[in-house]
Amino acid sequence: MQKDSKIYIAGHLGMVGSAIMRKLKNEGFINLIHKSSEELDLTNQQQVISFFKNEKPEFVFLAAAKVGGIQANNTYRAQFLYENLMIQSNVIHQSYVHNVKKLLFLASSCIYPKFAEQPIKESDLLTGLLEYTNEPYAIAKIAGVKLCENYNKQYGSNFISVMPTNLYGSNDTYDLNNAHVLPALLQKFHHAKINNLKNVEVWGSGTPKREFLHVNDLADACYFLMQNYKGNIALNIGTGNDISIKELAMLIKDIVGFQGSIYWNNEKPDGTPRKLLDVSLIHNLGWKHRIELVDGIKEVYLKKFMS
Ligand code: GFB
Repeated sequence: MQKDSKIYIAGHLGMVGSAIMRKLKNEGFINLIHKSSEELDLTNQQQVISFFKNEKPEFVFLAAAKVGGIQANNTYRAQFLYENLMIQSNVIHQSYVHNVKKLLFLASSCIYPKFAEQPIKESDLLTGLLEYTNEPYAIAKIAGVKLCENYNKQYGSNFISVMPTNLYGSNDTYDLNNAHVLPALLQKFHHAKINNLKNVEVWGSGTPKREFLHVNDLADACYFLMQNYKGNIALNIGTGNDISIKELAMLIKDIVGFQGSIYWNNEKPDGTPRKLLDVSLIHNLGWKHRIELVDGIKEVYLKKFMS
């Protein structure tokens, strides 16, 4: 990518898309195009055809998707499958039709088998049953990875996929029904602290383990791979470390300074027991995360709740 290359960031207002926008601007790219979902409905094939005809981007970061935490995935099952299939099919196909030089597709670590051996390797994809709560989302994202791979094989396109672990950072979702666990716990503990509540409800048993990557590190990795990687392996992007939900809750309780107690609601699902990524491939390519979890959570908490 040259500084004046025409680069389309699909999903530029979301947590990942906005981080990629910040990264590209900081690197001096001056020809970035983006559309809000009101301006361009990516599930609408005709609108996407017209957009690509008019704009003809040279590079595409496909970060637009219907996303959410475990409860959102398990509630809006049809929408997670349909909307993500439509968004990625429209954007990937039109990128091929209009000879986009390179496209980067955002998949997710939750598309690996529920009981994959840990840490999970890229080769573990499609080797076992998926986690029920987010199977629709996972099937859609697997289809996206396979679309990129097979457009490359049949048409010679240069579409790469990435598999980020659980993310956190600016422009995350804090609505408790749809949020991922880290922002949800920041919200819950902060609310409990400022309202002097006695306890905070945390979902599940606390035993599942999760790996968390700051979205700025993810954007840095996407930029690095867009510049340096070509291939059909959907590369894992993570820190290589994970912690239990219980440890995360205690960590956030301390960072927020909540003095009350934690109530574990076992009515809520635990989801996948663990999904630690093997990040040796991307490390061997020369990329490694920089933001450690405690520093990252403190930065996010201060920016979101104390500024
Ligand atoms: O981030 P999260 O919602 O989704 O994490 P996944 C869910 C884990 O955190 C479960 C526990 O073990 C929950 O029981 N948890 C505890 C909570 N308290 C809360 C809470 O207040 N809110 C939430 N949300 N969880 C997602 C996939 O899986 O991973 C998505 O469903 C996506 O598709 C995302 O891929 C990266 O990590 O389980």
